[in-house]
Amino acid sequence: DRPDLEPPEKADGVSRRFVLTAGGVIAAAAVVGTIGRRMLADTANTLADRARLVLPVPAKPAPPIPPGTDLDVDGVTRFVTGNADFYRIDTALQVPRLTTADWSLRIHGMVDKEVRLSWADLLAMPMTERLVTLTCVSNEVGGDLIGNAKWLGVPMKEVLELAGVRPGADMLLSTSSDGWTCGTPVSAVTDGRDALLAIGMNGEPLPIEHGYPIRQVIPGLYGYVSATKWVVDWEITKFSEAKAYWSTRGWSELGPIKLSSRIDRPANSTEHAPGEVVIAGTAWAQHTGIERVEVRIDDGPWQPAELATEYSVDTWRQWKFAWQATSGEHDVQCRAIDKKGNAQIEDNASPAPDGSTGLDGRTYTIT
Ligand SMILES: Nc1nc2c(c(=O)[nH]1)N[C@H]1C(S)=C(S)[C@@H](COP(=O)(O)O)O[C@H]1N2
Ligand SMILES: [Mo]
Repeated sequence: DRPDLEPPEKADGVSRRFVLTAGGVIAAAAVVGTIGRRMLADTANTLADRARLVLPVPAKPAPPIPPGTDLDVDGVTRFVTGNADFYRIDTALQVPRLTTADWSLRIHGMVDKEVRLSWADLLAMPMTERLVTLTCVSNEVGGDLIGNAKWLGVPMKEVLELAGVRPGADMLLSTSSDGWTCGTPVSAVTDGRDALLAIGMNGEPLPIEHGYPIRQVIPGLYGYVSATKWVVDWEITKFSEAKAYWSTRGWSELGPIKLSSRIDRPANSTEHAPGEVVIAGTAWAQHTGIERVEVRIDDGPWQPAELATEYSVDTWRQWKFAWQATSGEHDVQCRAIDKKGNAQIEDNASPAPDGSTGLDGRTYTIT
């Protein structure tokens, strides 16, 4: 028997209704007197701080995006997600309003030396820029809780090395300024993947709702075990001793992102003329990479789709399939195969406790 699993998107639904914009904060603040005036001042401070922040030039810039990562097909997801379109998930009823001057990161627990990193300390470190596709464990098959952005930050590994991890520690327990916690395997931070303590998103300081001034981004792990926004504290500990926010609510302690794919166009239950109908979508297998996407019409054989140019194994990959459609009603499904040769799991599973599985499908009428 599992505990009652409250999905991360439910908490987000609440937060969306409260505050999404500075305007919302101001409207809410206006009705609650002193607290309201404080909130208003905090919001103004944070917005001014963000407006003043000049992002450093990366020592390691992201490799340029080659032509062909975007497909020239209407309705298919763009390779880079704009900040305004990026999905948002958190438990924050009020988005934390930090400034770079308030911020510091305390690193403690099973370390050789306790460290407190200030904003100036952080900016003195060389920055790395990388494109990484984030995904939420609550994403249903075919869902849109996924986005790809260019992140700028300091490698988490280098920050961890300032403190030194003692033998036996296997968990980085990160905490946000509003007390949310996240448990990440230390190995995912130190194994060479581009785990970043990020301050920039698509060339801008992080938007407030995406973690201003700083958040984690770790390729290959669902956000609830990797992507702490407004992060202020790292405790180095053990999975046998500590539990993070969603793990105490029945979600899995480890959250590697599951191989998946999605149909973006045409929309479900639409009618089309016989002849060529272009089916297109996206597929992801973060930190492993997409080898192949296949499409199946009704009970027919799996047929290869055409893949967009690969950017890296940490980013999603768009695909299209030119279907010669014949009259009648048809079911279309897609599946991805990763670079280790694994095919997407076909059995349907809901997101709890460690991510959905199953194939995305659409039904079209050809007349
Ligand atoms: N402080 C804080 N960070 C958080 C969360 C949260 O609730 N609080 N949610 C996590 C989850 S579940 C996901 S999927 C990602 C989403 O990041 P985004 O909102 O920038 O897309 O943030 C993660 N970081
Ligand atoms: Mo999530």
